[in-house]
Amino acid sequence: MFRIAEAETKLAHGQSADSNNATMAQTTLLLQLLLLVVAVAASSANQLPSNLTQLDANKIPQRYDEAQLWRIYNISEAMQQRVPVGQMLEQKFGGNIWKENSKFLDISIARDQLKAARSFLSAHRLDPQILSHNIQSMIDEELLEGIQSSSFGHGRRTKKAARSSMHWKDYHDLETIYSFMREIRTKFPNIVRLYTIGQTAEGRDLKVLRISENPRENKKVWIDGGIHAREWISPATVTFILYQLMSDWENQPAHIRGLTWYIMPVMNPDGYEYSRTTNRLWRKNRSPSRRAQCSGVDLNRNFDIGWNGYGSSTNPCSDTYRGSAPASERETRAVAEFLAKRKYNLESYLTFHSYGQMIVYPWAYKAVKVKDASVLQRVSSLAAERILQKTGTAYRAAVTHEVLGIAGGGSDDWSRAALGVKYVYTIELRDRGAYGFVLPPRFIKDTALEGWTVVETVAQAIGPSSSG
Ligand code: 0X9
Ligand code: ZN
Repeated sequence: MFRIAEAETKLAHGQSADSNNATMAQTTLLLQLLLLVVAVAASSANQLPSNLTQLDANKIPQRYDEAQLWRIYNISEAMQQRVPVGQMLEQKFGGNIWKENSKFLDISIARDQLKAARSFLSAHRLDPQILSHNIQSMIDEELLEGIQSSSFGHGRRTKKAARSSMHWKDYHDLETIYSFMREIRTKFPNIVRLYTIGQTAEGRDLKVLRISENPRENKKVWIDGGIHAREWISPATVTFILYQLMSDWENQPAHIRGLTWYIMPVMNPDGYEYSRTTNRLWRKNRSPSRRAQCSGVDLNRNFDIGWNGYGSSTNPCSDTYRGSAPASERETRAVAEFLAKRKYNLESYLTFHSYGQMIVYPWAYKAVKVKDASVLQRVSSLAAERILQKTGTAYRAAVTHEVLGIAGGGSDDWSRAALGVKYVYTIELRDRGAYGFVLPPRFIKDTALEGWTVVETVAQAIGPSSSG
């Protein structure tokens, strides 16, 4: 049995700490904040070049003081054709699209563009609903809450539990996630393998765990997270899935234990780290482009399926930049090559994103019904029902192009088109826009449980491998 810190506390709702713990946590928090300030000061002192003109704009932390998050409804199709509202807000007013679907557009606007952007919208008879008045405050609160809640736990950890630094009270950096993966490999040397499937443009490893009792015969499931840097709940959910699998492996039902699992919690490590250190709302990877000031490719527009089609951009400065060629990115190539070699018996491709609370299935690159649509709909509806029962959260099960619009180059479509995978789902985790990407850490556990529920439901649908 594999036990770690969180295993001790389980997934109980409404835990409260006693006053000793609270005092201790406050002291720890103060200390941590102090350390943080000292560390930031020290690192910026170290990094400050003698020639100030050499300051790298890409390393200065991006702030969102008084930037607002807007939701815009009622953009008629006719109007979209004439004036693509999202694109106009992006290009004219430096807006940053958070979410675009058939019903609304969520977009953030910097403080100094609010007035102009609002007049533009009212000229088109659009009135934005304000989801957040200050995105920077959301970011600051997310950080503080994470520090605070993870220090509450320290007073309670048992010696045994203290061995692992993993928990789901806060989001973690890449190194913590990778050491969790190493820890699992070490504890289960006979059934777990840790692969480094490539390196990123910035030289970080791309890591995948395989869990299997019978790698030759079993049906296989792939799970990934963190394709998009700012969707922090995704790697948190995928590490939780790993924990759920391994915390009681011996007692897992046959339909789980009889599968071979490939798990990649962070497909975009450069972007993830950049979103932690420099720009909380970064989406793409960090590879340099022909335009020096605009780096990064949207990995979910870079796969070799419907590449360069609708819903992706040819502009390196855009958040949905598709890259210079299909699979131009190291991350895309590493995953595609790894999976192409293992496509035999690959039954499911699950990719975790946020936000929107949806379980969607192909196609995304064309408005065509996929073979097996009725099975895919049934299984995702069942997962949504189970989630509702477990945590009370409503997820929608649907076809991607119908609810999110057409977009080419996605990993989900690629796994179906190139490898013939049957159970292909993109899971858009919480929430529905109250916090968007900046989901407070108190929601991690239940959201991760929702992700796990999808995994359990799909595993059950696949059924045990013939030999197991
Ligand atoms: O647009 C995306 O890549 C995903 N939404 S997100 O807000 N997380 O960026 C949805 C992916 C759906 N699948 C494809 N477009 N292939
Ligand atoms: Zn995403």
